Amino acid sequence: MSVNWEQIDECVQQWIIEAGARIKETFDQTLTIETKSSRSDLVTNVDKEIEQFFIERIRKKFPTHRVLGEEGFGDDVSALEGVVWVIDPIDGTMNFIHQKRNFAISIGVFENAVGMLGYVYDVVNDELYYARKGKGAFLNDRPLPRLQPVSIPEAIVCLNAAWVIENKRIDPSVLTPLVKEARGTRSYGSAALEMAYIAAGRLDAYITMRLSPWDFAGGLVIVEEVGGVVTDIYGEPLQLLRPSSVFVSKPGLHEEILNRYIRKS
Ligand code: 2AM
Ligand code: CA
Repeated sequence: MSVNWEQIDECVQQWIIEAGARIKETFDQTLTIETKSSRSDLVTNVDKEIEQFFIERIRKKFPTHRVLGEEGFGDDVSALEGVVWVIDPIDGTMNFIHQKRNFAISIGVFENAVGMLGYVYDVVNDELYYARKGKGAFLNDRPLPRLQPVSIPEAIVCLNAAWVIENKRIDPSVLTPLVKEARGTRSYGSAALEMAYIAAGRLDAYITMRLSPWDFAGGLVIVEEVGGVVTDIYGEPLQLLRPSSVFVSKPGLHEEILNRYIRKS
């Protein structure tokens, strides 16, 4: 049976706006904050409530679809056949807690492992970045143009300082020359938003050493729809069911960064 993507898109957009309003309502409430894998890996009662909000609606409206959610209320997804939703109710939870900004709802919808719909909703700024495979990407109702080439000296690279000091995942000397040679570096603390900013042309490249599928699923569809490249740090395709490094960039710049800094190391 063929999937009615228009109907799904309509539902997601409606639910995302509703979920965003619920998140804003919590701004003057006291949060229950817990840590997960480390002291920087956080979850609040709002993350959990919003994930449940989506899962209840998806199960009712699309009972054959499966859901992979960060907070574990979804299904135990071990393969990507059929329609699979990959959901992060709040990407950038640390920002949500400390700043009440720079966080997003992220949703990717896949059919047999192909990204069909992608959404990143910047709740506070009421900016919805979304894409449907083959139909273009949008910021609210404005189409996002295809990404244009840029050279390293004119590029803004999104990179957390953690990856150019001693860390568990990459030798700091690999990326320090890129930091020196790029026009500038930025870090916002929400992978989904950082990918949306690439799609919108506000950032030129984004490198991070460890994300989970729900952090990048929505952004992946949006970035690819405007001609951006999404791989792991070695230039290999991302696996959707396991944690991975992530390297997102404008097309020519992607190859240039790989060849100049990463492949030679
Ligand atoms: P999260 O807020 O949904 O956990 C922060 O640099 C970015 O990395 C956020 O998008 C955050 O998503 C993500 N991230 C992935 N794994 C993380 C971890 N173990 N600890 C903190 N942030 C993590
Ligand atoms: Ca999250």
